[in-house]
Amino acid sequence: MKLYFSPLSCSLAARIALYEAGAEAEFVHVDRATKAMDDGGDYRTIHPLGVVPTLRLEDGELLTELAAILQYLAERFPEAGLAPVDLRGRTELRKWLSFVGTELHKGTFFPLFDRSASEAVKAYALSKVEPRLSWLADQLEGRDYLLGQFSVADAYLITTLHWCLATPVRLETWPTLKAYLKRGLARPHVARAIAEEKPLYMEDLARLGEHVPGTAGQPARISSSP
Ligand SMILES: N[C@@H](CCC(=O)N[C@@H](CS)C(=O)NCC(=O)O)C(=O)O
Repeated sequence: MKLYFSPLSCSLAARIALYEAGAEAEFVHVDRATKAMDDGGDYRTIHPLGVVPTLRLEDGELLTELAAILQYLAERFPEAGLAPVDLRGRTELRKWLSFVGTELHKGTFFPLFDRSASEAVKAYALSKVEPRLSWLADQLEGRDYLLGQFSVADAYLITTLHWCLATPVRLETWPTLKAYLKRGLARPHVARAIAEEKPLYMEDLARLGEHVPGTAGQPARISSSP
């Protein structure tokens, strides 16, 4: 398999799932701004929308849409236990993938990172954060992970909450979420995935002439799209 990714963007969740599943994969870096791939090719020849992730299977088939890719990996590697096997559990998994994908990723964080979004749009997106994260914190009370044990939905949520570093959203407001993210980041496969992508993220930002949000001595500010 081959994962087309941009560093620390939502495609990080697919890398985490691949590592947690113990799957063999190659990784193709897509520059978030230019859409250039490692070999100089244009990623839009792989996915015309230019959005990551895309997963290329061994037979050449291309899978897009993160929620579908995550469920594919969980089902293909059942021994990793990345998704429940019963109908009720599967339904809960889909609920969380949908919540993270729509209410958090696209509904709130995406506008915060969109360079073309006006200040009014960013303020609107920020106004959506508090009720959603408060509800999420209530749901996570007393649980280590969304479904009790780690699943691909956590790979997506950890990736999304990690973006708070580069936004005005302060997880300190929700100690449950802060503890959840800390727990997630401490997982060896998550830590490995972030450690591998962070230098690439910094290189991408440097090419854009931007500083890296949240690094020592520099103020965090809304930066390029994750
Ligand atoms: N619906 C897509 C959205 C993926 C998405 O938003 N990807 C972002 C990174 S987090 C992206 O590639 N943005 C680049 C762009 O919009 O040009 C999915 O769920 O896979």
